[in-house]
Amino acid sequence: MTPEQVVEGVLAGRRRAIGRAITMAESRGNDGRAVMRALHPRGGHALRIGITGSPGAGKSTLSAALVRHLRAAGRTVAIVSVDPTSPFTNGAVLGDRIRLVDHFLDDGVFIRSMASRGHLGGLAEATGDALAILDAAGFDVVIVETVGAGQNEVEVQALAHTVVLVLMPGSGDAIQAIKAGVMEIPDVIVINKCDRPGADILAGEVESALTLVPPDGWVPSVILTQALEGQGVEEAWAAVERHQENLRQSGRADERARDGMRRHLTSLALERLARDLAERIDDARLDALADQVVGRQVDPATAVDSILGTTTSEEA
Ligand SMILES: Nc1nc2c(ncn2[C@@H]2O[C@H](COP(=O)(O)OP(=O)(O)O)[C@@H](O)[C@H]2O)c(=O)[nH]1
Ligand SMILES: [Mg+2]
Repeated sequence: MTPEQVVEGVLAGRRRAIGRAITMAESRGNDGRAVMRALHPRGGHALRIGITGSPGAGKSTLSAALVRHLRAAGRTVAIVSVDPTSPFTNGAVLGDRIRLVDHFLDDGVFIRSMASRGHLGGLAEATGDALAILDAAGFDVVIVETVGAGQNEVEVQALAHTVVLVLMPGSGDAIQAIKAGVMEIPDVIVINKCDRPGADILAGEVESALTLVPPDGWVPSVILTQALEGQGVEEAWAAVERHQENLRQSGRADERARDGMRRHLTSLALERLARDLAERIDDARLDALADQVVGRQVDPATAVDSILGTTTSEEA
């Protein structure tokens, strides 16, 4: 398929073209760039939901349950899962009792797992491109699932219109993180696995931790779910819609979008710099420099100058 055919196929919502476009974008060649340039102006219609949380909290299960809920309401949904343990493969869900198989042949559902390449970034670009492609393909809702840690969390905050944090009984760390102010405050907090003991206590602790956070026009809703059985999923979605309504009413939607895009563009720029740098560093040269620094002939900052081809102001 040529880039033009891929673009045409994506705009027509054809699955094969959508898959091809994501692969092209991921390989970061000229074709991928051409596809993204053509698709970018055609997006902006999808509601982008970020689902974040620790491994095992139930993000994938909740995503699958949301797909069922949204399809029943006649809305189309795509999921991008940036989760190394994602149970989604080829549009199906493996294991447990989650069944998306009935959606396997449903054109209104598209699921894509992405490798969270730990090395040298690339995650922001890959995720942003996948979301933009699915948006241009016309999906009503695009869900991005990521393990909530470090850069992933920043990206979800930057790219999503509403961020849902999934916790389960035993997630005490999250409460400490909220209290310490080191966690980005999500828009909706789902306490999943409420069939397990401790869910009510956790919900109470989260509510009280949130009172320590200065409100920014929106106090996150705390919703109890049992995603595996679909319980509370309707309420979780209602909370997402309330958050969207609040953004519209308060006029903060534009500001949020701009703020998110600033962060996303910064991530993209950093990723590109990291890639350029990786291409520039020669392995043998790095070995030689390391030996010189270890041997005290060169100090680390001067070695870095040499790698980057710059000179420090003192030397200049
Ligand atoms: N008991 C219970 N288990 C659940 C519930 N939701 C998900 N699980 C299970 O928790 C495990 C992790 O779920 P998964 O969705 O893969 O979590 P993720 O890593 O956050 O995406 C799976 O074995 C699920 O079946 C729930 O509401 N109750
Ligand atoms: Mg998962």
